[in-house]
Amino acid sequence: MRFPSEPFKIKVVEPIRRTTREERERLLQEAGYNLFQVSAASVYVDLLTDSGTSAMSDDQWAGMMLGNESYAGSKNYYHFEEAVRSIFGYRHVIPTHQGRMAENLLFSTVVKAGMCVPNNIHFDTTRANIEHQHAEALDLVIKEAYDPQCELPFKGNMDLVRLEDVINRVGPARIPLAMVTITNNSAGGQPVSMDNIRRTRALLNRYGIPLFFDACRFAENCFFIKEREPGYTDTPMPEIARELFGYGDGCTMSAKKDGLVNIGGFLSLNRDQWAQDITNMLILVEGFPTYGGLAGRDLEAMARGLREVLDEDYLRFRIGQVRYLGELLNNAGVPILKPIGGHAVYLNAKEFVPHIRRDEFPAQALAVALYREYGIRGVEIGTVMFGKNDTATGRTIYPELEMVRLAIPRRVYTNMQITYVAESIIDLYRDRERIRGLTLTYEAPVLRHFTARFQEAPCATAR
Ligand code: P70
Repeated sequence: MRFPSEPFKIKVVEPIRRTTREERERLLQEAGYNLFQVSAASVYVDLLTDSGTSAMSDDQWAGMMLGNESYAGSKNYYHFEEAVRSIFGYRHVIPTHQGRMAENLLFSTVVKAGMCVPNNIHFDTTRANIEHQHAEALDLVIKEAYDPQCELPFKGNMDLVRLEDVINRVGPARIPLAMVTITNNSAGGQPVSMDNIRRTRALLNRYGIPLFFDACRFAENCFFIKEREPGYTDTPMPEIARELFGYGDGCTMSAKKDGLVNIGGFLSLNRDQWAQDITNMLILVEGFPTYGGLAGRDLEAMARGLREVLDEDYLRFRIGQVRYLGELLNNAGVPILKPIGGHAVYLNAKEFVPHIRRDEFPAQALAVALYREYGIRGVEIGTVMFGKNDTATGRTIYPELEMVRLAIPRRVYTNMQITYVAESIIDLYRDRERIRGLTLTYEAPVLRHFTARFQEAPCATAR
């Protein structure tokens, strides 16, 4: 089957409510046309993020009841440690409440002012945590990653020529580690090939630079390797993961993605000295090393989720469901980023609403229209999130991509709901000329997308 049906049946349901267009119009006005400010109860299909939004399995819920809430040495920590070691293979396992805390602990320990950390593309929290240390976060993905039309099987790959140039330019002493984000969220959930990881490792070895993974969506990346990379068709998923992580020295993880939990993360690594320093910091800011800001039951759910996520039937359905949405849209001529990624479909706003000028936030306008007309919430990944004001000229520096991301929560929506999303977007595309641009009325100095407020520009056709 090209699009496998759900490999689970539903045991618990959460009702979702349809609102009227009038209600949504009012809610949008109150929210300043910012979808982060709309209450989730007024959203019909919520594709804001795949992070922390998974449905847990009965086995995970059963595990929650076996939570042991001792301050030190909970058995759930040992289950979790064993699961992480068996999948990722690193010696030290440090739990955190979510991914960005793992990043913060790692970078505050090993990154010093004036250093730099290369990555394929840093997610915004990794970038922010590196910059917080007055260091530089460099994006060195292959250039094709920025072309929404270019179809490559591993569009998240690191550009090894640029990586070597950077090492030679800044010197290995100023690069405490390099990272690879699997899958590459910021440019479409695109995977990195095993071959590219192997070569990245070989290159870094020549300069003695450690390699860490941002492993949030590791299982999805491993599934793409199995599907697309020669030599892996018959390799079991856990073996693919072991080989991949074997090329690294450690990883940061937001288990809110491929840990199939609603909260949780970790840091896992081999270096004893780094682990010791990080653990000392963990105790200061997060909690004792056998719970790291989580309850025992959360650790148990994470231990079980990490094993479940490597199940091939699950992954085939998961990647298939995202692809199903993407292909329905693509076949109807809706402009999307290609190839279709692991966790989300990205609408290309530059082509969807070409009549909206860049300074009127085309992707934000598209996301707002999708909510207003159909109650579907995506997230803008474009000028609102990544645009910068050049203080010297007063001009806006626009990011390359202007997208609306439709992130699919894991095991949450049925294929019929996904069909509803596709049909809604296809309808909206037919009516696209009616979508109006936005003007910014408030922005915070950092991470403005969460709290920015907008007004609607006059009707495009009336200009
Ligand atoms: C997402 C969320 C989180 C993330 C990530 C990668 C590759 C680290 C983290 C941080 C964030 C988000 C974006 C828009 C709306 C809501 C949420 N990604 N590395 O959806 O992990 O959140 O656990 O601290 O993608 O992509 P954490």
